[in-house]
Amino acid sequence: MSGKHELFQYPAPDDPPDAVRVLDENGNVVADELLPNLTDEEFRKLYADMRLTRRTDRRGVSLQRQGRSGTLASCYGQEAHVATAHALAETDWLIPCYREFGTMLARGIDPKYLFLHWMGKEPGDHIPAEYNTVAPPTPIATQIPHATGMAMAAQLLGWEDTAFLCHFGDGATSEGDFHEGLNFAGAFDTPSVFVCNNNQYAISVPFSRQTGSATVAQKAIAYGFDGVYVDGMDPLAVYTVTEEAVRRAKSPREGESRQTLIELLLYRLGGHSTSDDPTKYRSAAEVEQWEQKDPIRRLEVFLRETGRLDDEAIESIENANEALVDDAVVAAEALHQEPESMFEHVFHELTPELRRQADELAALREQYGDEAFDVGWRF
Ligand SMILES: Cc1ncc(C[n+]2csc(CCOP(=O)(O)OP(=O)(O)O)c2C)c(N)n1
Repeated sequence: MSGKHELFQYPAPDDPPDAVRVLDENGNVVADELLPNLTDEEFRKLYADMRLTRRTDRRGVSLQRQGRSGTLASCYGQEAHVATAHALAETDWLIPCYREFGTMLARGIDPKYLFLHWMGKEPGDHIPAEYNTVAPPTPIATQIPHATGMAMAAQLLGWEDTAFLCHFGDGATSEGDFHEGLNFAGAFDTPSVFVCNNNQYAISVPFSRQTGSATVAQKAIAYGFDGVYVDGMDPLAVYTVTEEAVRRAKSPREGESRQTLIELLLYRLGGHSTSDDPTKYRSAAEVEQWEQKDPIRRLEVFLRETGRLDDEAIESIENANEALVDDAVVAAEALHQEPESMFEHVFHELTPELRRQADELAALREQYGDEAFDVGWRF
């Protein structure tokens, strides 16, 4: 940074500000006034959903390693993002990216859908309509203009009380879609909450090569709304900030913007995907330092010390999560998928090129039989 901002009209920070934080790394409350107003049951549910997210994630990686599933983007270490879903009403919309699947679990979506998706089985992308959740994309940032468009459509339909929360990574902020989506949201005053999960790498590209600005959050000012920089390893800070952003999206007070850009400063403890070797671009010392900030442990200490959680409750959460994930794996593996299904549900009518490919596939099946297609996931 040049440090010459005084010459210009709009100051931008040279360094990131202090991130909003409720719990420190040892689970101590450092901002009483920001503690979420949740019941004991709601606090435990947040913890349970974060544990479910980690279990689902670990099982997904294990299945891939055994050749029983395709690649996936792990959110190991990023589980505090789950709190954003807890801050939504059921009627609000969630537009996650591939790494924020913990939000989907928190909304009650069966982990079976995630396993199906990672196994490349088409029904994994058919999230039942009652969850108001869009299936996550693989291209980065494409969901951002979709989320803004949905929010604008809701306004046109006269839905007064619905917020649209969209997740993406720091790498996505280099895509045109990010700028188009946020610019349109500010210009058309849509009820939008944008959440950037800044895990500090876009695959192997560090944040310092992603942008010249000190934070992603400060980019909000250019679109005419507010940005907030948050400790993304602190689930309670994530909850409090998101709840406020959702409230503003629905009914901003005088002087508040309807839209918010939330930057969660966090870290993925695993690889970018199961095909990635993060030791090539990160040091063991760096990873170890972030392991100390584990969001699940942080919340667990707080809940135990405030009498909201004990060994017995944790055991029952773990047993329930284990049964749910086990059943989901069985259901996902049992689902037989016809190869032709890859051509369904994209276009109302197949394009000539896709028609040609579908015909070729049918001819190959005819010629070689189904065993030729039963390659499993041997990579
Ligand atoms: C449009 C597009 N360009 C490139 C890629 C290849 N790609 C996959 S993940 C990734 C980096 C994403 O980083 P970030 O947005 O920070 O999200 P993260 O994976 O760290 O959660 C890239 C460039 C892609 N999926 N889509």
